[in-house]
Amino acid sequence: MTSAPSRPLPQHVHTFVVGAGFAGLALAIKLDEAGERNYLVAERGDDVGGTWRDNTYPGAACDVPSQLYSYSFALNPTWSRSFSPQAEIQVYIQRVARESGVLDRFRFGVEVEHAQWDEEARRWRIRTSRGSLTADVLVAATGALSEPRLPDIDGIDSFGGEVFHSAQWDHDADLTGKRVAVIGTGASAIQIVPEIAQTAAHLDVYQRTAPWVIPRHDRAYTALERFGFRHIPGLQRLYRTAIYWGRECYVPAFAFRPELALPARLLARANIARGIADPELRRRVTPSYAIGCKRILISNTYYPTLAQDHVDLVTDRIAKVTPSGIVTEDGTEREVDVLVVATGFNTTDMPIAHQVVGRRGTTLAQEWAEDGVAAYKGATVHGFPNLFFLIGPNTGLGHSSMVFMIESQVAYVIDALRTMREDDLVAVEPKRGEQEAWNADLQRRMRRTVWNTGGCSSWYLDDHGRNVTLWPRATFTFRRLTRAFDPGAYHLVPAHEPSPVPAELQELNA
Ligand code: N01
Repeated sequence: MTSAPSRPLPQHVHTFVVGAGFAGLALAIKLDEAGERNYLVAERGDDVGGTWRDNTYPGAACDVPSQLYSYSFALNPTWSRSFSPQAEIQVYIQRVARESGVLDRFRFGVEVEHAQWDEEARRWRIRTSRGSLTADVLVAATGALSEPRLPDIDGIDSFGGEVFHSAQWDHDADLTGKRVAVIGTGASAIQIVPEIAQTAAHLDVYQRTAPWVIPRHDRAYTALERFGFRHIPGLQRLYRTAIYWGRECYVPAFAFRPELALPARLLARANIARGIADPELRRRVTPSYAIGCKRILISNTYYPTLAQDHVDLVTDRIAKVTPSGIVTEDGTEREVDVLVVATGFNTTDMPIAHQVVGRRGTTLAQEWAEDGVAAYKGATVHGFPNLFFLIGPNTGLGHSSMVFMIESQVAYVIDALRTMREDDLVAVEPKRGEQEAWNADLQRRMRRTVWNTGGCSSWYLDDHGRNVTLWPRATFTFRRLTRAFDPGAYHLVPAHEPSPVPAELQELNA
């Protein structure tokens, strides 16, 4: 699948893309289509796919229907089910990569270590695990869910059995007949728990906060549907459109009228009642915050699994991990052979932000630590010329397909590159005022959302309680706002201009 990892990097490339997941691949394909063939995609893993390559845990599947969770320019008539399992999504991404003919521009096993903007040369100086190069434009397509977050639990390093994160599943570990513990009850855990309960002798599920879980309307497509997807023009687009608008109906409930989520809340409560008979266990799995505040999860099997005799839901806080088990704050020690850590990802502290150094000589992480995570249109950042994000700050979704957001951002980047080429610009950088206005508007809208008012803490919020991950409006609004690059919001530096630094920037540099 991969290109030869030993192929040397060029000394210079126009556009350097970091990450070969859904986003990096989409950009590569659209760069090719736009005739911008001087680019390179660096991927630290050994294949395309990003999170879908990495998350191979038992039960891994998408909770957005596949018809929508796929590229608009590469529909897949062979989806076997309405919600595809991970392996099928990964095969889809690999196939699109292969058939689009872009893989010769991908370098696998290349990890970006450092990228510094050179204001004089007006280009990025990039150091990777396989050598250095320069680039006119740097695109971070590293995703929000790529760095597993390990819990800071006393003694976890001393655990004597097997221990692994959900995103780094150890397929050599045989759970058959073992005592297994899963820490976490998020989207990953509720897919894992029903699967491993089938083979484990005993399973402890450590819940810190109960999730809201609604039924999963998953089914295999019929032969007739699959025939139709292949042969009836427009049928797949019709499915896709129906799913898109169905999902968009959630937006008002998330964005400004949480009470509209009552039907989802009733569905979730019915899901509990259907899956669990014991009133005490029902009580312990019922969340105390507004539905939607954390990601709404979907499963038909999670609650029935918790109700099984060999499965225990542990809601006492974990005090420490010992070499042979887990001790909760009430003093109980539960013996464990295998510990599965399903505690999520570093989302608000993007690792790439620590590696990128902008015009002022500081890393993005340092600037964000001071001013808070912020970008202009989720794509560009003041102080960091010619740096673009795909899935940047405030572009995540709680209700629909990230692929839709990725395609919106890709269109924005492609149009920015076209503008730079046609107008002979060597650097573009969002004006501070534009970025501040964009984020002030976002945060004003956030005040009414269920994520901020719903009474929960979640990975959507940073340490200061600011929601820097989600998009608080309709996805079609985001698409409209990112349809075309907006040069008026940017400092534009023409080629061959002796003093490229605008007055405002000179002041900042002083
Ligand atoms: O991670 P999470 P995830 N002690 O952060 C708990 C996407 N995704 O990997 O809620 C004990 O949601 C934590 O508890 P609390 C999707 O966007 C998509 O499951 O913080 N527990 C929580 O229960 C999702 O949102 C699919 O109190 C600790 C859990 O660990 C995102 O990935 C499938 C703890 C973490 O849940 C992340 O999901 C899977 C501690 N010290 C994932 N620290 C699709 O289907 C954390 N927890 C597309």
